[in-house]
Amino acid sequence: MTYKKVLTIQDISCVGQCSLTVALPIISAAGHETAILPSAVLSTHTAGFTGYTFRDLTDDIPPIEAHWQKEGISFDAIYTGYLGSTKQIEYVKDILQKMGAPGCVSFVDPAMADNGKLYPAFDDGYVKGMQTLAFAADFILPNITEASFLTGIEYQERYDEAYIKKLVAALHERGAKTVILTGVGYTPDTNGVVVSEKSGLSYYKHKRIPKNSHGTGDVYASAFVGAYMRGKSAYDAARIAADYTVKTIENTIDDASHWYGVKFEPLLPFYLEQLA
Ligand code: PXL
Repeated sequence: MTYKKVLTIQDISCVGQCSLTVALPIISAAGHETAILPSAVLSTHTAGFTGYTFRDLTDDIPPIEAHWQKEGISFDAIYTGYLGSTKQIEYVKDILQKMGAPGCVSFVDPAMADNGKLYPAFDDGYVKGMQTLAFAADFILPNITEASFLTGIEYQERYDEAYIKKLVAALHERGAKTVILTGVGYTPDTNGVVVSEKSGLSYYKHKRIPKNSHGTGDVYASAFVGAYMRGKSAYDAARIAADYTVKTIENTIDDASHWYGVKFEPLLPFYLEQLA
């Protein structure tokens, strides 16, 4: 089995089952060494909790990178998610350019918006910065809202295949390489993922669970990175990540007290079976 060194850059939400508390266990379970660079530390995530603390770690990033360079450290993959500031995006771009081992694969989850709206911490400047990061990556994993912010195409809650194709084409025109567009469903009880590579576009359809779950974008992206770095094709990694994410939602849906995330941990054995 290949053993890769994956760096993931995103926040630590101490409580809330998103970002690093999801990426680290999932990518490690996939069998990879997982290094982390926390973009910020929050007491909880920002979707539903109020009064959370926020410690921006932007100024720590250049000295961390400098130390890694001095130690001769490099990574086989770099996966970025929720970042701490617009200025930090420039530092993260530098890491993408300089810290990759030969053949390094970069994955950018723009992690800035959902359901037509930016997350509370972000503004237009952040979106502009994220465009330059996303379009420099080998893979981007936006949802429809994020794709609309990245392209400037108006967000539509109701859409058809033509709208999705227009979004994906606009992402490529602006420089995106492989696009993994999540949360694309054409019927009331289905959802799915569009995989758009140089070789063409494919679609993996799966069941829609009628509940807005938090943190599932991070579960999905982490499972995708873990699977792709295990040698799966982009389509197979997209399918495996989707099947796993659906199961984590199903495992949580009946527990109203667990509104802030999904119980992804008990399903890790299922994820690993798909990677075999
Ligand atoms: O899951 C994305 C995410 C990550 N980190 C923080 C968030 C969110 C979404 O709201 O608030 C802090």
